[in-house]
Amino acid sequence: MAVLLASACTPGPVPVDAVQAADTIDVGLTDFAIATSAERLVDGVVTVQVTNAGATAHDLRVAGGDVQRATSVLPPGASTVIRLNASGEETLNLWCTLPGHRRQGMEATLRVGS
Ligand SMILES: [Cu+2]
Repeated sequence: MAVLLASACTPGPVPVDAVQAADTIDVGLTDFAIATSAERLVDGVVTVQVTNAGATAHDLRVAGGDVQRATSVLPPGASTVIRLNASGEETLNLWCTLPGHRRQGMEATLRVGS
């Protein structure tokens, strides 16, 4: 007798014990640093609210594992939202791609999962 396999849209495990992991995070860009409202993200879809609180233009690149996301260049005071699907035990690197900004301190890391 044939056995039907589970639907392809079966959701993945929910990290119910990841009390400190965030599914929404605020990232503030300043001259020249990146501040994050959490250090650890849930294993799954994460909403990133990016605000340029600096006096000059900045952008944000997020990369790690299969995650490759970037904002456009944000003028001072501007904000935008990006969503990323972080999964597994990965470290995400965040930085500003404008020339010299990363070297001056505009980089940060986020952990994914427990
Ligand atoms: Cu910058």
